[in-house]
Amino acid sequence: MTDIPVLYGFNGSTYVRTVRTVLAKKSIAYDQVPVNVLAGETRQPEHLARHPFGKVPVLDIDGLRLRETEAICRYLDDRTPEPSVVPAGAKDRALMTEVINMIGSYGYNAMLGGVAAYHLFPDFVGGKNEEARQQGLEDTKKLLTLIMEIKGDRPWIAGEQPSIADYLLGPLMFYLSLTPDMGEVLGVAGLEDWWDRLSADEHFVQTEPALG
Ligand SMILES: N[C@@H](CCC(=O)N[C@@H](CS)C(=O)NCC(=O)O)C(=O)O
Repeated sequence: MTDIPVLYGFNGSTYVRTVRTVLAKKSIAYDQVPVNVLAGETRQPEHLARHPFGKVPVLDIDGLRLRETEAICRYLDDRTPEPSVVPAGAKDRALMTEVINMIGSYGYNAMLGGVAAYHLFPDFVGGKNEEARQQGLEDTKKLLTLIMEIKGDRPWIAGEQPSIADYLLGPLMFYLSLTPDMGEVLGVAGLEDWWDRLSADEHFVQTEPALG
């Protein structure tokens, strides 16, 4: 493993974007191997040797090979504490972790596989499935409603500063923003305000994938 961290995963991946945002925010230089999910590169032996379940991101750093976005971002935060993406208080850290895990369990498939893929890359999910889109939309609104309740009146999901939870949800929202379903999603109370705030975040903006 080299001295400079190596990030495996292409810019179109929402999880990879989360890691890129945190790396950018902390001004950590890195190399990137753009393993492309849509081109099936995560299923190639070369990548399966890095991640037997064929997922990105993977980050080689400081002699470690790390998988899982939350683990990667938390390590980056421990390694380079400022600016922090993990709240200082125990309660806010618990809320952040809760949201991160709910996005992984209930959000990613609904938002990306159910809604965004229907409009943007249907071939990747076996064609347009209206039932999956409807179910995805319902689950998306249910989860976002809960996340906005957790956020309450504060500017960010887990407090006064953006955390890993914001940078995990943001890339998924970005894909939704490219679909005609975004209007309905933004009907969730408090969401539009949060989305406007995140859309102006320097490091989130910097990592927007070039599409096409
Ligand atoms: N739990 C993993 C999920 C990573 C993940 O699902 N990545 C997607 C790209 S955004 C992927 O690699 N998909 C490839 C596939 O499922 O074939 C994490 O937190 O890093």
